[in-house]
Amino acid sequence: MQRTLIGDLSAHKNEEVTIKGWVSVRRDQGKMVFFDFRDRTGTVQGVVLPSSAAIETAKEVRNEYVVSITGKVNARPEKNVNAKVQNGDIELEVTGIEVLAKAEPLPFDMSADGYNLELNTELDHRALTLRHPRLQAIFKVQAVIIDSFREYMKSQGFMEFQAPAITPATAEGGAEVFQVNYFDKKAYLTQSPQLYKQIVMTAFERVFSVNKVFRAEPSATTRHITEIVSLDAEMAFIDSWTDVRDMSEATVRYVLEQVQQKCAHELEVLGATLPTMIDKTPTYSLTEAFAKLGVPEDKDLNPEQERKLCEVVKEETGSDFVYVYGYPTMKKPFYVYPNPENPEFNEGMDLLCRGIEWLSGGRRINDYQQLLSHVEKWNMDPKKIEMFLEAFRYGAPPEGGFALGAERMTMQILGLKNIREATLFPRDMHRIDLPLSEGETNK
Ligand code: AMO
Repeated sequence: MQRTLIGDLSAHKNEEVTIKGWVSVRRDQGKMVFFDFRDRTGTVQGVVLPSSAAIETAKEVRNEYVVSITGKVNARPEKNVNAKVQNGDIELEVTGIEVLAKAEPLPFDMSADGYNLELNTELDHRALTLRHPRLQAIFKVQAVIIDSFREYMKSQGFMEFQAPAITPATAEGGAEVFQVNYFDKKAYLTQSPQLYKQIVMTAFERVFSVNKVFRAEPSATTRHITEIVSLDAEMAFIDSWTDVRDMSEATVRYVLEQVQQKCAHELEVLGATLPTMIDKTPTYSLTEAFAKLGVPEDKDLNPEQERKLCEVVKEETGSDFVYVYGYPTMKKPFYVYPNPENPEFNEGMDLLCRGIEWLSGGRRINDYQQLLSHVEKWNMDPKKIEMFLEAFRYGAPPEGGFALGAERMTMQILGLKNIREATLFPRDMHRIDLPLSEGETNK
């Protein structure tokens, strides 16, 4: 018989159907056996009556067995209707069970209510814990976030491009870069598609990419991972860095709207409330931000100050977001555009949400000679970025762009405590799939 999806069952009352999926819960009540079955569209309760031909098999089936179930879709008696759960008004009276795959006994309780794992255990067993409704909700929301980024970019005339992961030079500077043995030469895993999105922009004006980037982040914090999904955009013919801010704000607004519209069930499962984006997101220069915090000006906000600034802004305006722009020029990468009136400060910006930075961007230098002078000041080898420089040698428009970290977005939209919860297969200093063993080093 043709497979019916669990999410469609309520349209098949009084009919015989076949569903395929997993056993989430099994309650053996002696004579009868109750099940919760699960497929990609949801869950349904099944009952195997003592008279059913499937009763013997039902006694053998365990949690996470993969099964094909034949049965009749019955309306539940009024007193058993549960309006709070999916398919709470129906029940599948099981007449046949075919076991498609067996499962070993589970190492821990995976039932919706009983699941209470410590994060490291959850991550060590990602292959299994991913089946839990809470984790499925997180990664469904993440898929919507990434899809919506793409949708919005396309709607604004941006073209998607594929950025390379192996690079001859480090775009963002700093020590947080993974070096790879590239045959007998040195190469790096990309920290950001920055230089490539700028090159591609000089040909296509508006471009975006959804790419893995890598940061050799030596700190074990709740917001750093080493392999990140970066949502990058670059746009030509801007008049000011505020055009980039406005585009990034509209992008985030669209993503939030889509999550609200498409993920109502997931948000409920997670008990999450979306961050509030008001009409015009508050925007402060770094100098103003420090003044607001009442602390002496420094080169950047530290994590505690980022948290505090968000709190203050939330209190004053109701916004969960705040832009900070105008960082000390020499503290940021060479490509960031210095403010012509005060070149000590640049036209770079960050967007903070609920205490954490989740977007960076700004205006870039498009004048070739100015770019060369920055390459020199930043002590960079121009040969290593020759391909980038060539794009600007032959005419590049005023431009800017931004990048969002998909995991940080997911974490902050859902109010998760640790970025690893929002990362399907998180990599950090101590983990690639599983914890790295102490004894094994590459030395
Ligand atoms: P930046 O270095 O600020 O900017 O990175 C952009 C965004 O990527 C995310 N992110 C991270 N997320 C988790 N773990 C990390 N270790 C990590 N590092 C970065 C954050 C951050 O806001 N080229 C510029 C962007 C641009 O100007 O267009 C850049 O890479 O969400």
